[in-house]
Amino acid sequence: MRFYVTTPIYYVNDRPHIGHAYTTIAADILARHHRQRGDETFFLTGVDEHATKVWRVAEAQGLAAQDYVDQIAEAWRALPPRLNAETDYFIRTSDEDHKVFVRSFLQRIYDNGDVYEDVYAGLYCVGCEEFKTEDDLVDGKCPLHDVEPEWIEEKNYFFRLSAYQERLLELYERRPDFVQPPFRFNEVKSFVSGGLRDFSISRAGQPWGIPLPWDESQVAYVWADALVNYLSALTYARPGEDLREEFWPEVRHLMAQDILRQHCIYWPAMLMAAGYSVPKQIFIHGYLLLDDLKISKSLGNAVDPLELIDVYGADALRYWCARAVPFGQDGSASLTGIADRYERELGNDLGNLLSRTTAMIVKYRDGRIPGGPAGGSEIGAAIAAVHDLVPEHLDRFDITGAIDRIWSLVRDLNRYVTDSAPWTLATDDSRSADLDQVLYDLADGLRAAAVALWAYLPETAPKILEALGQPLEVDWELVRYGRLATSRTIAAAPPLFPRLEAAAGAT
Ligand code: ME8
Repeated sequence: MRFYVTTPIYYVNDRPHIGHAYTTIAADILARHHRQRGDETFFLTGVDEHATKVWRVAEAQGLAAQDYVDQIAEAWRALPPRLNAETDYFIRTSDEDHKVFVRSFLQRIYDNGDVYEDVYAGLYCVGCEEFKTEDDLVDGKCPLHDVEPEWIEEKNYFFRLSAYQERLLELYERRPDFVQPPFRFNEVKSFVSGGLRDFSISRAGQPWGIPLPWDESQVAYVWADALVNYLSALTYARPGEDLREEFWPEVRHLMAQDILRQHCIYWPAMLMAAGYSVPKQIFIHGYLLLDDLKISKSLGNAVDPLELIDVYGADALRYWCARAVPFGQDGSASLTGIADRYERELGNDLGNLLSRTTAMIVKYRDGRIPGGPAGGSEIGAAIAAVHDLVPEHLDRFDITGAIDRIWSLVRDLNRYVTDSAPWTLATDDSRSADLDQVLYDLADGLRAAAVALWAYLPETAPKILEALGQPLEVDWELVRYGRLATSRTIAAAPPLFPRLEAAAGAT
């Protein structure tokens, strides 16, 4: 199977925040999981540089737009590694190869007869980088940005979106899982059924952007430039290769609902007009509403919630993102829960389990993992459930359901320690084989849990494998009972998630 996943390319008018981290983490979890399954995987992220709001920030700072984006793009490039996200390419829309591709893409639409010239007279919200109708406004203001849109009157080129209404509806009909979750898809369908207006794909009088190939006095409208990144990147991410053959249209776009229309309506129509296949799937997650002011106060110095990484580590942030709000549902989440989850779930459920297991193997068996797999073990059944069900959840983008499933294995293992009471078995020589079995099952269960957790906790999972003397391999087939490498001598593991005195104030 081929799996190509994207995040939106983020605007560089400001620095990254936790909302951007959220989508990037989700995409990384999916990409890592597919790599574990042996799928050919490509993970793209990057930045959107030709927006009017970006240009204005540069102006306000007295910088040439290119100099400004060159500087700030580096803060964005640093985001994925900071989150332990392993991307295959980081695209910037000011990349020369992207510009060349966008021009040829738009030329194809033009040649297809879907572009015409007209005067645009209406409202534009720079915050949204979107043209607005009166219906979009509340008390004359953009409800998202709480500002009055600007009046724009200029000669523009328009894309004949209205001509694609039937083809879009037919696409939605034919591909019932094109947009996920279904309640978002319904929004899209009813919007398109209500009729589509052509949209301007150019801006006159803005010197920042990609000049149109047929009229260099105008630049491409930022969305007509940005959406194309998902395709353009494939043509130059790996020099000498055209990854479109491999990965187009096997793409899954991830984003929040703020940019659903552009992705579910404009983008497929533009692709059809340019003669390309439409994406495989578009997944819309909710918008995190964060009480970040409270966070910064309670953490004292953490003005930027991303600084929580310095306190808790990237894996704890990833874990919180996966579990705080059911992925795909609309909801609000409080970052204060991160301290609680760090301590109770990562520290106690997982960290203590490893410490106790390794300590018992040291104490009762001199550090040698005993025995071999037994048939019918209850831990075997719990591992099998993870092996079979987690991919099903993740194939539905159910990032939260999948981690819940893995965590129930972690909880089963904790219960198994309590129920089997190895400390009691250790006092009775006649029960030595039982103790061997319990220690084996605990170590094997932890090993399998670590492999399954790798997509979520890529820094922690290898530490668990190492503490258990296991090879650092995370192939999904290793999420099976009885794959434990024994005959190694291990030591008691240090805490995976040490208690944080400094973080106590954040709860
Ligand atoms: O819209 N909760 O860029 P953008 C969840 N450049 N996700 C959030 C979030 C939050 N509070 N805040 C941001 C753009 N996001 C365009 C995209 S794509 C061809 C062009 C995430 O910087 C979420 O994925 O405004 C959202 O859709 C995206 O950042 C918006 O990023």
